[in-house]
Amino acid sequence: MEAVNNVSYLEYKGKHKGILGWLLTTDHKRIGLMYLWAMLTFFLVAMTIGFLMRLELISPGETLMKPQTYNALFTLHGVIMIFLFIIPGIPAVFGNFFLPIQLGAKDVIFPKLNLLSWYLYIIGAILAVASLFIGGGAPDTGWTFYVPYSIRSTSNVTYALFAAFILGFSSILTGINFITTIHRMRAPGMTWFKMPLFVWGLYSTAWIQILATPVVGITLILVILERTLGIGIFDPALGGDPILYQHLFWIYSHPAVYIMILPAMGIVSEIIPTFSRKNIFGYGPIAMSSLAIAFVGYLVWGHHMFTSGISDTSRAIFSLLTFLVAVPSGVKIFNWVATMYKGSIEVRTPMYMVLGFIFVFSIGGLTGLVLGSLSTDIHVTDTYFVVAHFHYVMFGGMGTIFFAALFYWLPKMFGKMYNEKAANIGATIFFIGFNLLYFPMFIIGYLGMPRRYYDSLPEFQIYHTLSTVGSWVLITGILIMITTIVIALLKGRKADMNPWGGTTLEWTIPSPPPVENFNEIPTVTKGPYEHEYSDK
Ligand code: HEM
Ligand SMILES: [Cu+2]
Repeated sequence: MEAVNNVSYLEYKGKHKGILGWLLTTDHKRIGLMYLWAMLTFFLVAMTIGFLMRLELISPGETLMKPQTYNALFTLHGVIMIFLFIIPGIPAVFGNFFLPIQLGAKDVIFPKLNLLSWYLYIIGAILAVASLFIGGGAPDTGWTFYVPYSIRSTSNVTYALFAAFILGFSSILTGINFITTIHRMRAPGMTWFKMPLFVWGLYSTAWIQILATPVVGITLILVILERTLGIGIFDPALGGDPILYQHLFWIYSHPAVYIMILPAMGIVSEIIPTFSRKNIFGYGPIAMSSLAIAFVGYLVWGHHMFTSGISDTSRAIFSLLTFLVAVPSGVKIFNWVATMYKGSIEVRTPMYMVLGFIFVFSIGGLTGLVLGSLSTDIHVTDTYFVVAHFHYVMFGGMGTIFFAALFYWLPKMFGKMYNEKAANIGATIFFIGFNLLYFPMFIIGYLGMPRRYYDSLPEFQIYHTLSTVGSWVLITGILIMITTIVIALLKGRKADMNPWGGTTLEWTIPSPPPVENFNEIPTVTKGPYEHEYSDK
């Protein structure tokens, strides 16, 4: 494998110490960690905003803030959670850290491009946060930036749009880097079907990142041009077509939900065989279903537009195609359960959270069917039913797995063990709080409570109050998990090479991994999940 040896790895090694050693690093592990700190920060900021919105909704009437402030808060909450945490999260943190190691490589193929992605991410993030404080006031359009309001709003929409545009570039560069790394940097013997399933998840995701992101990038630039030059592409007052915006936006943003979930599903496919002490059941179908989801994901964007006036034929087609996504998703759930079947399951924190994930994500997925079928969607569209659905899918899905992955790989990334009891208590409180916070939203949504309102009618009160109390419980759970991690980093017991009995390559090198990961590039001879004592 010549490609492996020719990579100029860690050029700054030895040249810079201290903070510069981080800011100028090209080491994939350090870049992954820099993403981790940035993302946890933004997640906590957006969570605090969620907390404030829930506080406003605890009782009818104005409780804490003006309607305009609420509009700004849900916009910022959405923009940060979506563009700064959920979309880039797993590839940027765990992908960067583990993709090269799982492939048996010393780094990604373009280490400098990798660092550039991080800087673009930070610049986009700063711009998004700055839009709060500059002249015109915080953006108030919602994270979807729907026209024509996003053209007319006098708030700082242009900054937020430009921020999302830059973040898109960061995402595209990461995608290019990962695809090329997977094609060129696999260790000898690592054939396509010996790659860990997390790598397959990242691979499918990377294709969506590079093919779908440019569409939304150009669309957002067109809205900026429309705001500044009045060119009339989307604004009906200027002869433009607002529905065109929705098409272009969702052609990216539906596949983007698979950018969120495919890497998370990849991690689930790592955790389950590790803690079931079994080879994964249905390796091929799981790997291929990732590609299938990535592909079908491009064909379903119209399900966000059932009530926008598109034709009945297109609505019927989009509805049918939407149901198709259930097939590859079902393939995964089936194979995960079949892997656990007759396994000697050990319920450590990551596995515990995966079980919670399967429960919560299934509720998210099944309620997606309610939204995907025409007749029921018309009743619940733009209500709290939708808010409940996407929090179950995104937060219950990728969000839960982000934390499960932190616990799974913490020993490897930092060489420290965490207190398992504390982590499990945190995860349990998180899980209870999660359902208390979001489940009542299905009910009030069904009863007719619209989303994006700072106030509500008294008949919805009891559900809103329950939900707000749920947010306190959930936040307590998250803070316990984060504290557990911080304590582990400060004074955790030293982790050995392979605390969980994992079978992929990261478990064959020291914790934390040395500078170039492997002294000698390994030669791969067996499948990724073959346990020594496995019955398969
Ligand atoms: C990974 C975690 C999360 C993600 C990805 C997420 C995502 C989103 C998105 C995309 C929106 C829609 C914004 C819009 O309508 O423009 C939203 C709304 C909202 N979220 Fe979250 N969120 C997360 C966590 C939380 C947490 C922890 C809380 C509460 C503590 C929360 C409370 C809310 C509330 C109250 C709304 C506004 C509902 C409305 O008025 O329509 N979210 N969230
Ligand atoms: Cu969609």
